[in-house]
Amino acid sequence: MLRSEVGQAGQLELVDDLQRLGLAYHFMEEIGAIMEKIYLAGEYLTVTDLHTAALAFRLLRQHSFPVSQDIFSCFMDEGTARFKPSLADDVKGMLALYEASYLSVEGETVLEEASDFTAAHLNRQLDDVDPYLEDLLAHALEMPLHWRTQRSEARWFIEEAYGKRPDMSPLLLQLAKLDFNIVQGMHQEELRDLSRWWSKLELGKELSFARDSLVVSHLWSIQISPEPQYEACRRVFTKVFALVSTIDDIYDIYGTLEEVELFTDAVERWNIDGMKQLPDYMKKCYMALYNTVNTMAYEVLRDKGIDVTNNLKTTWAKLMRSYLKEARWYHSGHRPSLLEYMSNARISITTPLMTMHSHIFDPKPATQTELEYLENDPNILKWASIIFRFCDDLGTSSDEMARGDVPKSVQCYMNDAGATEQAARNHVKGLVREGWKKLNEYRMEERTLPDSTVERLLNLTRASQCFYQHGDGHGVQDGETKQLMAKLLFHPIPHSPHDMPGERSY
Ligand code: LA6
Ligand code: MN
Ligand code: MN
Ligand code: MN
Ligand code: MN
Repeated sequence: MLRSEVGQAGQLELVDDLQRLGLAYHFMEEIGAIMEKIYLAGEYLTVTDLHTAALAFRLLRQHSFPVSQDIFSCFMDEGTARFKPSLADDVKGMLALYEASYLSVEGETVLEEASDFTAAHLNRQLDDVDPYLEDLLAHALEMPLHWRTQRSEARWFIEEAYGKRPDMSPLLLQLAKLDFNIVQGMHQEELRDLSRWWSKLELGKELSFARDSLVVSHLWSIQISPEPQYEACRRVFTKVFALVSTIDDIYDIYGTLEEVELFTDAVERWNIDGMKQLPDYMKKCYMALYNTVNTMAYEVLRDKGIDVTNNLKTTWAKLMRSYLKEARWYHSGHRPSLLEYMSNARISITTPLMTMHSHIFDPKPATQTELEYLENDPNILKWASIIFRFCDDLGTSSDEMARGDVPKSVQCYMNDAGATEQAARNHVKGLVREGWKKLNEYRMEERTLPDSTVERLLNLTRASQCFYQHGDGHGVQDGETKQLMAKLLFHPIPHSPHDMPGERSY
């Protein structure tokens, strides 16, 4: 199909379908070649069909080709900097333009206009379109594709969109369902091993106040890195998420200030002597962390011949110091400004920690240059961290305030600006939007890190959008998170023999 599709529009649609069906990882080279050909041919620069232009723009930017917002000038009324009102009738084109606008960087006013224009019209059209199109619009308006994780998008797209599209290929649909289920089987097998590891640690037994979150931790892992070839990454992510959730609860909820000072000191020293000074309930947690991380480092030394003990130890110590700072602020009643809060909270959100592990456990061995780059707070990491922190605060700060915790971004902004909580929430949501423009920009400029690490960093950010969309999806594993677990981890996509190719011609 990839070879026989010759027109630009058809090629773009096929690439988009493959990506949304979760199948793109099988065809990386073919897709890369097609995108390069489209970019070099430059036909997209003069195309007059809005859907094709917008799709080309989104896919080219996604594949890191520098394409300018100016390709949309021909859809605007001259002199007004406004899109032609008649475009509103082209729902498919409007939807594509809406999705494309989320790949913007700061200052791209055409794309800002595109975003406002399409969102307004598509919202208005929700009631006038047929049920199939209504589902597509509602899905897009709920959250743009650029912010969605591949795995949950694939499940939705297979069942609710592609599977219902009149001109779909039954063969491709069948492949997507089978692939989804096969990969889900791998994720389940990993979960079985990881559950055994986690229950043997018995951290939940003594630390009953802490979240016991192994399954949801694995859910994060598969959202960040679903492809079979990144199994090592997933196993490490799940372990780190589970440990970090427990340790975070010690700092936030259970530990006295004195105890968490001692724990921070022990992690900074990174040796068994550091453990001696800890209260009993912390000893187990410390040793679990120490052994788990050292075993990971050992495996890297064994398999790749590089010594990452210092990189791992340093990133853990940095996280503990940021947790400690929050604990000190809380116990002293300090109310930081949003700026002061964020300088620490973008570390305590764990994006730098996760990304260090993510990069080290990429199949390709990490270089010293890359590791040093990551340790020096590069902009791409900074902005991904900021978005994750804002999403977490939007989802969790109500409970955190009720329980007693340092003011989070929402509350800091309320203090700074004398704003109501609702106004502060809207402000923070706006900052998420702006944060993505920065992230898009630094991603296009990124030259040091490999694509796979960058992609996982973006996926971590996307996963946070997904988990905190309806409140605290990580800490409170109620309806939304249970549903997500069922769809991504436990229930395969049903398919009947009638779906099998053979009964229809292609
Ligand atoms: C979020 O919880 C959480 F568990 C983290 C440790 C952030 C990293 C993400 C994970 C483990 P919480 P806090 C999925 O909202 O105290 O308690 O930083 O994090 O706001
Ligand atoms: Mn917490
Ligand atoms: Mn915390
Ligand atoms: Mn405390
Ligand atoms: Mn939180």
